[in-house]
Amino acid sequence: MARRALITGITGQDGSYLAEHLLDQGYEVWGLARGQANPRVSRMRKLLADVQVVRGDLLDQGSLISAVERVQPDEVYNLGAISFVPMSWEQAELTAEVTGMGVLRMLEAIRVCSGVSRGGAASPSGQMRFYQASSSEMFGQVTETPQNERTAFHPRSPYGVAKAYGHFLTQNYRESYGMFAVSGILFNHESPRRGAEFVTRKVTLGVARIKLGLATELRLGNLEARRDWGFAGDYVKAMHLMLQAASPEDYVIGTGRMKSVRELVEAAFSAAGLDWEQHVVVDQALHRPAEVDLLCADPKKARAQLGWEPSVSFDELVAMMVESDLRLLSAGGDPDQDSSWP
Ligand code: NAP
Ligand code: G4F
Repeated sequence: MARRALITGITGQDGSYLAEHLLDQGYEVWGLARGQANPRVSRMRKLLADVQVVRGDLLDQGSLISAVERVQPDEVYNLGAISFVPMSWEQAELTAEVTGMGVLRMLEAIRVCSGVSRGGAASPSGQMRFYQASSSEMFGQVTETPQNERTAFHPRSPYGVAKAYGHFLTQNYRESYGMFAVSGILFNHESPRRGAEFVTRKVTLGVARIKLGLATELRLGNLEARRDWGFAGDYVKAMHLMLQAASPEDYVIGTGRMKSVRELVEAAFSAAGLDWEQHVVVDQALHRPAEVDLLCADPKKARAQLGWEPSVSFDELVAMMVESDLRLLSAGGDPDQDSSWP
């Protein structure tokens, strides 16, 4: 019988790539989707006709228990979150509820549905396995570079704090109940399906608009911030590998290479034959109340224990996204509409 996976955050970037990967591996894939008429569900269905949808919301404990009871998954991937860092200052309480408490609700749904009792540690074998989407934002103001699984956390946003809660809770359920519950501490990963508000996609869409004569300038915030950017299609494979491991452990996933936002801008404009200095305007209003200056992964453990390696370089990623956005906008597509996913 096919193994069954339940993915929260199915309408997001990672949900789509993970679902494709699991379908390719022969899984029966279910996606948890919220809302009465969520337009992102129809976008996802156009790309992933074989995914089955179950309704539920990370804010609603009962809906998660019902979803787990109905699907009876072998593996649960908790990717649902408010994931845009600036929004976490504007809606800090909602971020805590969805991105932080949502992890508790999902773990409780699994615990209740698999009959694990409080205080009674169960054997990890034969249980539903749980993946939590932890984030390099938990490292925040970094205490060492590169960052590994033992680096201390110093989150700099309500989002980073909520992720740290989810991370420690996942570890706690593993220790308290013997659950096969793991966290992937993923560094920034991008793709042509990235949300338009994140800096990589904002830049590649801006480049495409300028190249096609639809805009003349691109307003950005801090150009000096440095990130470790990889390709989302590579990173979802690491999520799956973590749940196939012999024992439940957490892993850092990234490329080990850092670039600044300025270097990202230079690469993207140059991929379209444009001079960025003619078009980019630095806007102080786009700076954050507390910035994460740099993030750089040490992915040695994932390489050694999971055999995981990234396959797409920074330059290839930027070129892929610029080309995709040029194609999308040339065809009259709208990145905010349903049809926009390549
Ligand atoms: P994304 O594109 O922003 O997707 C977020 C998903 O969360 C969407 O499917 C959204 O569904 C869902 N969601 C929001 N509120 C929800 C709620 N109340 N109940 C259920 N689902 C809800 O994010 P992503 O880039 O794919 O990232 C996936 C996960 O990895 C997130 O947890 C993110 O924080 C984490 N992460 C991402 C990165 C990265 O660089 N991409 C790095 C580290 C960690 P709707 O359609 O209903 O809004
Ligand atoms: O693309 P960003 O918005 O991503 P950020 O904040 O690093 O968070 C992403 O990666 C995390 C993993 O480390 C995830 F957990 C999280 O869910 C999300 O996927 O910003 C990257 C950098 C920041 O330093 C920001 O200040 O780019 C800088 N930046 C400069 N100008 C900008 C802009 N960011 C955005 N979004 N928009 C700008 O105009």
